[in-house]
Amino acid sequence: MSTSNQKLENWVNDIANVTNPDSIYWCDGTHDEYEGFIKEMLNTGDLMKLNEESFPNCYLHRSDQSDVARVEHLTFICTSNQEDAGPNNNWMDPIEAHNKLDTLFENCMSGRTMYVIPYCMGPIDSKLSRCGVEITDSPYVVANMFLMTRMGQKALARIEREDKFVKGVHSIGDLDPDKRFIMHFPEEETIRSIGSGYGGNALLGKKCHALRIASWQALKEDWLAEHMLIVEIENPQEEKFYVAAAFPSACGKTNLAMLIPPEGYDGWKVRTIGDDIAWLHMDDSGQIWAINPEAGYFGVVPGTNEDDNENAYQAIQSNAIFTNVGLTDNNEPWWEGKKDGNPTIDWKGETISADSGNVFAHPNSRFTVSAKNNPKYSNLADSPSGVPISAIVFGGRRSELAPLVYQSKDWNHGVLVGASVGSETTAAAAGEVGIVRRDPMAMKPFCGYNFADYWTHWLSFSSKSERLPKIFHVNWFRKNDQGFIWPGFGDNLRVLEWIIKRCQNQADAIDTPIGFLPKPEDIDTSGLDITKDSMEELFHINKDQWLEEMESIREYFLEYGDRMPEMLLDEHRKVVSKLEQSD
Ligand code: SAT
Ligand code: MN
Repeated sequence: MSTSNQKLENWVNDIANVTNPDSIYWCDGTHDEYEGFIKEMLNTGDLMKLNEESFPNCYLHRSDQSDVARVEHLTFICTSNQEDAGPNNNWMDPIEAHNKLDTLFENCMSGRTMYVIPYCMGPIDSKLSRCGVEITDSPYVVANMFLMTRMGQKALARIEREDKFVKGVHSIGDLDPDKRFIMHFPEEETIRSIGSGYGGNALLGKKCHALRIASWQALKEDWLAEHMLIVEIENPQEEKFYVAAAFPSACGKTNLAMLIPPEGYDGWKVRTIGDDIAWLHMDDSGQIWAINPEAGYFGVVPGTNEDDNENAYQAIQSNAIFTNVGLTDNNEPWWEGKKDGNPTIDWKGETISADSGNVFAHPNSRFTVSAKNNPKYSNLADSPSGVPISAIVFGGRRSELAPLVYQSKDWNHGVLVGASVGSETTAAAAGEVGIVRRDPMAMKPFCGYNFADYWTHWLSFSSKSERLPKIFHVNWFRKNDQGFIWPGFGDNLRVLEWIIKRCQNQADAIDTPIGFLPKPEDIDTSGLDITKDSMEELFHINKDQWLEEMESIREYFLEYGDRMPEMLLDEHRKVVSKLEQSD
């Protein structure tokens, strides 16, 4: 296979001239092709076959031990003007970056095959979708892209028709962390990644294209590319609502998207549209619609089990690639939080004992599956127009401070709520775990341009529509001395129920300085083992702590200098003054 598109053909040849592969292979995206890659990787040892009886067509991949998470410190936005990248990004001058990369990419594919992957982010026939081509020397990346995106012939046909695609070049290089870079050139709609074979560093359709480059395109074309799950919730009256929710990596987006209603919620149905990324567009009537640009999930494995999230657990019983999990004595994948099995080998391939303190699966170990593996997959994930969004939910991992749920006063205040998200860091990115950092809209690692411009863009929607989604903030992770106060998982539907009722003007709220809080009786806790005191704790607003938080947000905003939208600073001042006046 090759292409009739001259631009694509030339570009592929140019890259081949620099990287010098032994051969070039154009991916057609068929199932047979996928199977062929799997076979090849079983031969080379890139993959290991798992127990065929209990985990049919499932494989284990062990990544290099220095290459187990996204590397934010090595991720760059290379715009000609540094200010356009903003203080939220590492920046490098595009000329300097290209020079550096040209040297690193020189001959990097010699002795290897160069794979060309045409892909489409979003339903093939949706005008909201955008195409890209990833060139890579990693068959593991190809197999993951097969599960995660719509790739191959149909995508290529669209690219040939549109004559437009994001250009991504990836090589695992020699996996030397000192020669590892994930570089983005938004002005050229180009991505270059070298030295890592892992997840978001290497599957360029995901964070690099669908968030960093797409957020830039969205700014220019007046839409939003967001780090959000999309979930359908149907109530017993058979009314359907679509909620988009942004939480940082490894904070439960996949679980919320695949939620199972708790006992007593008869007649409620939850289906998944997406678990990680949403592209939001406004129609002529002012309604916001969302598509999920992806076609699969790259989810956190540890903690997945039949009690907490049966859907995710079912989704990974067959046709899944596991990365960096442990193994049991009968060759099943094993991870912390799995209920059955006798683990003997850890993610590094070492035989260890199951003594307490020993960890078998890497905390950022992942599963890759097609979205269609999900028992609650919604066909609307393939709908070209997407789904109409009623509510946008922001959230973070906060052991203190943030109440279980609150609603913003209006859109502009909601933008402040999103811009103020802080969250304890997780193993999804290299670096220290558990420290609170500012993660506006859960986009800190993913916004491809200056956050100040991004917030201005968000604020611009308020004057465009009377029908904007309501904006909320949730925190499932508040703790007291006995641990997490809220049970989370399926019980989060109790909170979503209030959110939906607010969207329908069917629930009251308490007006507080930080936003609207539910009346205690409006969150249904029937059948839950939670005391009235705990519920009060979950909604307690500590004035001093909040004033401190607002001050740290103010200082953070100051980093954005003159580009900072005055409207957002105004919203901030309003909250502070209301807090000061409160008792
Ligand atoms: O490695 S990924 O970026 O794909 C996963 C994540 O951090 O959300
Ligand atoms: Mn994510």
